[in-house]
Amino acid sequence: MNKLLTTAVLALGIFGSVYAQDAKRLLPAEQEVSLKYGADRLGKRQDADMKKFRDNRLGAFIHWGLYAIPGGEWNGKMYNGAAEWLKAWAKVPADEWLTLMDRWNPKKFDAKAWAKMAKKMGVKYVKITTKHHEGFCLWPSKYTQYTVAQTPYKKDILGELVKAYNDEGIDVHFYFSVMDWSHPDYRYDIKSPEDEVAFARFLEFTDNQLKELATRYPTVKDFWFDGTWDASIKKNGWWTAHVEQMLKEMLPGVTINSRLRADDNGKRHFDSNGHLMGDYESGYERRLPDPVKDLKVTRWDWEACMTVPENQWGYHKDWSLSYVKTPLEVLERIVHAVSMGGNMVVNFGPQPDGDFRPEEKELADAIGKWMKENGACIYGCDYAGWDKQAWGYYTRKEKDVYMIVFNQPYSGHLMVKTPKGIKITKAVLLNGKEVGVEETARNEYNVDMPAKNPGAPFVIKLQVEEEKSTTDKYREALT
Ligand code: FHN
Repeated sequence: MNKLLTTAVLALGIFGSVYAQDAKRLLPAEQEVSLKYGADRLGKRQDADMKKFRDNRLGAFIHWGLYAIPGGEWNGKMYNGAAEWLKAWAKVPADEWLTLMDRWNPKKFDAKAWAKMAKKMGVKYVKITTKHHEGFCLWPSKYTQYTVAQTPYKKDILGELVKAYNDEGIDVHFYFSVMDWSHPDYRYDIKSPEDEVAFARFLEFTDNQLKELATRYPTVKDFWFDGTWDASIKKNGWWTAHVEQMLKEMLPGVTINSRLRADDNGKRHFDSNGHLMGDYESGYERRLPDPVKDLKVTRWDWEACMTVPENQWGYHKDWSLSYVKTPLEVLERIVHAVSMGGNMVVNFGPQPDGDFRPEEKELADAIGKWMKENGACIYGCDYAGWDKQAWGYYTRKEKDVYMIVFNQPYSGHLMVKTPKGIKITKAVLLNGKEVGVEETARNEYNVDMPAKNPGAPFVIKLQVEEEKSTTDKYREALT
């Protein structure tokens, strides 16, 4: 390992993702396989749009489509599986499923109310399912008949939402399923020349829809692709690279998730050389990296998404069929993600009438209340690089390190171990009140609990002093 790389790895250990982009190659360049459609960049994107994506940290996911109408029930039978997959569970033919369009008339839908709810929850961006696997489009696409325009509702729901969220200062991201159950040319695999011709037509259709979305809604900040796991897509890695490039040319600054991408060998998310494709990793779905074993995630940008019940994205009538996370559990997942340098997107599945179920409204309120008071430890924060302690999580914004305490120790002392060369000079609550700090050993401190028990997860901000050491040496080595 050369001197520069050694220093970079050392700095990575201490300062985490802030400098991670510099530890670039996993293998010596000569041992990497040559790829035409692999990663087009090593390390994190550092431009303003990516920084905004990262600083947002908290988002909401909206899964809304025809599946909201049956809500998990078909012909009197309730299915436990994900509601947006009901067509598959109940083996409903596509043409029969798409007749649900005749019933799409969400009388209570109010884009402005949705945007206000998101604002109150403290989310900085919303990911909307423009088209889920069923193929129904929330915008009036001219490339298919299966759109909102052909329903009793008629109006462009996506357009209304983009405007309403943007008016509240909330970024809009587009979820787009490549897999499309409504399209006769979609193929799960390519096994014959006929498949090849049909799938080529399908890819052209998909390009057209994507260009249409980018042209109609130019304020969109991100495309989040899904339904890209089939052999047909893996055999066409070139197309995934082409889509990324096409959208980036049309919408400079746009971000694209790793799930879109496959390389020349059909390797997904990370290319055959282990480099992340797309701008951020999007594989953490309903799960999170382990805070001790999976620290490698701090080397790239990533975003996790989370359902509130175990596995329901679209509206399901009966939430009693699985465990439903409490607001506290959702909150802990948000903090967990940010403490490891990731974003968290919390899912909502609106009802067919366009309103949200009461549980989701309550959840949004509870998260919003906490974020209003404690958002400083989330927005713009990153992995701190400090060893995790049983009481909770650390996040960091420049010189401030935040302790987010979920488990209060009976002793009243919160043990903190600082990395070598870092001293704690002061500890304050977010309301400015100071709490005691005692140095108990080299790089070990006891931070006091607030005098008045907050009774909920609370935040302590640590002010720290770094010896002019590793960071500066590292910077000097680079210049
Ligand atoms: O099949 C979909 C599922 O319905 C949902 O949209 C999630 C969201 O990440 N993505 C797929 C499963 O990975």
